[in-house]
Amino acid sequence: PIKACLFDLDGVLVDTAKYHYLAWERLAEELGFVFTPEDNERLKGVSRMASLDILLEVGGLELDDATKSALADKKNRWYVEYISHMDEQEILPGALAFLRELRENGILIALGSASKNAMTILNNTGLVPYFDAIIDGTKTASAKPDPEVFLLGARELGAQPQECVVFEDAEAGIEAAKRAGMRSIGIGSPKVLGAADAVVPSLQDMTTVRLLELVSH
Ligand code: B16
Ligand code: MG
Repeated sequence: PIKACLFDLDGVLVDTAKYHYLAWERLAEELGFVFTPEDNERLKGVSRMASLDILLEVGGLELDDATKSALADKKNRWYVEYISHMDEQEILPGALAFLRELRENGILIALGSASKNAMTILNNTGLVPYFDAIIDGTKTASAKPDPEVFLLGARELGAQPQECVVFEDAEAGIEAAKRAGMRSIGIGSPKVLGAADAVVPSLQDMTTVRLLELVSH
């Protein structure tokens, strides 16, 4: 039986990757190098400091911890300004209908995001009331692929890992679900998310019945 669904935020319910990119690219420009949309793919699902390390690697820069922390803060201030303009229009296609349907069918819903800005995004898009538990980057010590974020979500919902299904767009997130002992559905390309139990292009047309079909084999 499926008791709970755990959702990643960026790339599954909303597309904040474009705002992360705008901010990282702006930082790279200030530092004097180009950061491309392809480079940005490597940042999906990765924590803020780990993202900065990847960015600096692309730019061939080695900086001390204090400088890095100041750069991460600067990037975050820009990012927070970008997401302050978000509204419900930015919820990805199919997401709202699916969340409503899960609720009607008595399936519990949790957020499992690496972002420390998740509450701002949920508030601006009106998504808060759909969640029975919200676990984000302010509540976790270890980033995905560590299973912590999903295990905390299951615990708060009172669900066992084998009763949970994770929806994720990042490879590290699918690995985190596996390590948590949960089933997972990848949102995106099977090439990247092949380790998931099933992969779909988006939440468009996702239903509880379809979910059961996808994870029961
Ligand atoms: P912040 P998710 C992740 O969100 C993003 O995919 C990733 O690109 C970002 O670096 C990370 O959150 C941290 O975000 O800087 O806001 O704390 O996919 O786990 O919902
Ligand atoms: Mg994601």
